[in-house]
Amino acid sequence: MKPLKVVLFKPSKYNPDGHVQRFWRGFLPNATGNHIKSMTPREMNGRLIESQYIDENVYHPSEYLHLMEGTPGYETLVALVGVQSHQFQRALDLAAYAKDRGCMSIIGGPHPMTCDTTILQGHGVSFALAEAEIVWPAILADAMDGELRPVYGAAQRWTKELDPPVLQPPTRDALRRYVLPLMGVYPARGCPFLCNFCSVIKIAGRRVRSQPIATTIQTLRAAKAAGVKTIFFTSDNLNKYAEVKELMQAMIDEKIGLDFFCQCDTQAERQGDLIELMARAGCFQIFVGVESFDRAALNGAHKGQNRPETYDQIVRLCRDNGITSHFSNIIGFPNQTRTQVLEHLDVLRSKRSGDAFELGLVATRDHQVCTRLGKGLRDPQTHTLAAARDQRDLALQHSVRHRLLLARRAAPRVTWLVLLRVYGTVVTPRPRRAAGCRSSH
Ligand code: B12
Ligand code: SF4
Repeated sequence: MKPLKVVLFKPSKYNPDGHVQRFWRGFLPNATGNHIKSMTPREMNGRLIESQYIDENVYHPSEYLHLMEGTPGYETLVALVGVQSHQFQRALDLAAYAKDRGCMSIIGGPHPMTCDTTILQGHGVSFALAEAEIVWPAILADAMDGELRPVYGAAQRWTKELDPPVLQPPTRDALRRYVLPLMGVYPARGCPFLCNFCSVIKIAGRRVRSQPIATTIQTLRAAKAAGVKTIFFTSDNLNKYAEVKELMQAMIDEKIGLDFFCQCDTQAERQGDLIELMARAGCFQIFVGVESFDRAALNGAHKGQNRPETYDQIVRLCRDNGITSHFSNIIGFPNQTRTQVLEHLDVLRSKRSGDAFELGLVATRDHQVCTRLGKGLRDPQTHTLAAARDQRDLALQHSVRHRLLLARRAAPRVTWLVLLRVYGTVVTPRPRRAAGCRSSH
């Protein structure tokens, strides 16, 4: 009856030269490891469980490789968590490494949830095809017995009702490894839309499901007590969460006092009262998936819910409430011409900012079309028109100038300029904060 050691591991990825990508400091912590660690009890069926979480992006191999060699007197489970497609090869190598050394290993997250892993199944490494809320207890129970099944969650990907536990805040040591020492919280998940380029609906479904508000509030209280200052609500469209106003009001009533940023869809343009409430609850930035200023491109991408004529209103609403709007753009939609790409960049320039990133996700409708046409994806994450690539360079040059300008104007916001580099954006100059809002960065 050995105790169980659980090593939750967020893999990095291989650079094109074959080296593992590593950073002396990460930008922001991943939410998944902490989420699943919080779901791991300290004891199960009378046996002890020890768990720890490692993010390979910011840990040195000398800090973790020994954990994958098992510990005498323990069963060891190595769980590769939150594995995205560009991290999948690295996850497989780490899982095989751990398995060869006597551990049990399993891979879960967006890639195995959305892509076919059949060919890899039954060779020693297990796969989780469902949310941890459905399969994690069974995985832990099997690991205690010393053997995992090849696949978990093939029958059902999502729980009907979400009731995850209160999250344990990350340790100070873990947070010190990131530029933005924040904590990810996932109050609701799922998205009603059907954008061709996005895999969210295959990961979380089209029905928006949410956890009890009390759970979110307790998580926020615990985070605050542990010294966390900033929260990232990782829900894809927080404004589509039916109880978002109740959550914001509860944060205000409880004087949670944590700054947060979140993601909303462009229909937030009609939710001025919500944006005002969000600002009072601590929101300082909203990420909006605007993607394009061209109606035809949006329709082609099945993102017809975005209406470019409303974007300025979103900026105004945010600005009036002391919130920065952070707009994502996609350049290089499958049917976009060079002229249209140039027009898009002109609009960005006219808005005095710009940065561009390339994105092409596997298991999305765009990916299926590319594959059918034999175009494939050169890189699992990107499929970019040559024109777009040229123009991205242009846009990046422009954005460097833009960043310098912003940096001169607002030195304390330098952190946020780093964020812009990580996730392509159009950002409006940071407004003066509305009365009653706290300033944090
Ligand atoms: C927050 C977020 C970010 C943040 C933080 C990323 C990070 N490192 O944590 C930022 C903004 C930095 C970011 C960047 C990127 N992201 Co991102 N991101 C998200 C987002 C919105 C939420 C992820 C999250 O934290 N969820 C909360 C946690 C608790 O849930 P979860 O990870 O899904 O885990 C659950 C299940 O998956 C499962 N599970 C996960 N692991 C395991 C393991 C086991 C063993 C088990 C049993 C279950 C299990 O159970 C968990 C609990 O229910 C998702 C969209 C989404 N809704 O999933 C996109 C998403 C994950 N991102 C995506 C992409 C592509 C990227 C970028 C590559 C974009 C780019 N081109 O730069 C970068 C990559 C950065 C990196 N190195 O990780 C894609 C991945 C698609 C894919 N198939 O790989 C997604 C799905 C978005 C999309 N539109 O499709 N991202
Ligand atoms: S891009 Fe945004 S709105 Fe579209 S399906 Fe994905 S999460 Fe939903």
